[in-house]
Amino acid sequence: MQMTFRWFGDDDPVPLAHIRQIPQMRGIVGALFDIPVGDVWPLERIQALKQKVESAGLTLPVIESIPVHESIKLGLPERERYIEAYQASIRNLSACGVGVLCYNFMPVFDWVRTELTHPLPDGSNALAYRHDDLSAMDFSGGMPDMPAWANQYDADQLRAIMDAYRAIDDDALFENFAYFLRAVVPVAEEAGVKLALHPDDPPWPVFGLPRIVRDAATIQRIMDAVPSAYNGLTFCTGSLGALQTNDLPAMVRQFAGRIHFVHLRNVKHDSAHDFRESEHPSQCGDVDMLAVVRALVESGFDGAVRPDHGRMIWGESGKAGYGLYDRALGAMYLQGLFEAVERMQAT
Ligand code: DNO
Repeated sequence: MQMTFRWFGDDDPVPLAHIRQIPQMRGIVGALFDIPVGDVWPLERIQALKQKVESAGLTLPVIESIPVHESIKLGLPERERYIEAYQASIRNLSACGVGVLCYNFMPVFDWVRTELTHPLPDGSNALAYRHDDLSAMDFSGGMPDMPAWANQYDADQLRAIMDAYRAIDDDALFENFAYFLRAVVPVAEEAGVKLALHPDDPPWPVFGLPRIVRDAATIQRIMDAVPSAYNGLTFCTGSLGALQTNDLPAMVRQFAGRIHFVHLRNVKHDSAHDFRESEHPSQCGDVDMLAVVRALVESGFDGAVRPDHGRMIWGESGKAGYGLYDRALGAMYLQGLFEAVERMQAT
């Protein structure tokens, strides 16, 4: 296991120098946030990011994410040009020695929360999701500002794209996904870059849009569409754990060999479709983190792992979910679990 940390580049209030001080922190999960969705990621820009990370004493094993252009998800004729651009970006990652590409296939929106600073009894705050509050989300001024969202449409663009999705149900989205995978997985294989699909977050339809990366059955269908190890998964315990029927350790075992990157975070449910994000330890939420780590170790996983969204604690302010302190605590807790499981397995 290689412990990594997400970093948002020079705009991130958390500097690389502080990330490096987290014990055993090895790698950065990075991206180029200013490249328009659908454009090729230039080799020199990836190289420059890598050099910056390496000069801080860290490595760049994972890119999260290169967004998939909406025309690919909608299956429009212009998807061909965007698929070619995606293939070119994969080759450029390879030329820079990046081995894993995390991406998602969620229509229009990336992860969705209805509250970014939900107050917790201990005085900290965390991200939260209340299903009934979705309808109250106001997009009249365009998209809300959520960390890491690639698409930024104004209100008119958003209306047009939401209309285009009316013709797309789960099966149509799956077919468009399979078409994309058939085109990019061979390139990823040749380039030696493992594709790591991030599950939908939350893993159910939102705003009437289909979401098809939800559970063991839907993921298996995608894995089977192109049965190559390079068509793999980012195993996100927070996203998949939001659906209480998902048996996370069983899913880790089911997808062993296809999991190339892991997001470890915890969620606490108030009801089947309402949850808040919690501290990383098992006791603080509904994810049995030890059982997940054990399943990862026992199934031979040896890739990059990162703590995911943390609470805002100790007066820190910054990108919602992406402060330094609680994610650093998460990294320490997770390393403890890995060390214990790995050493017990060795004896
Ligand atoms: C949220 C993240 C997601 C993730 C993308 C991957 O914090 O987990 O935004 O990066 O869905 O493409």
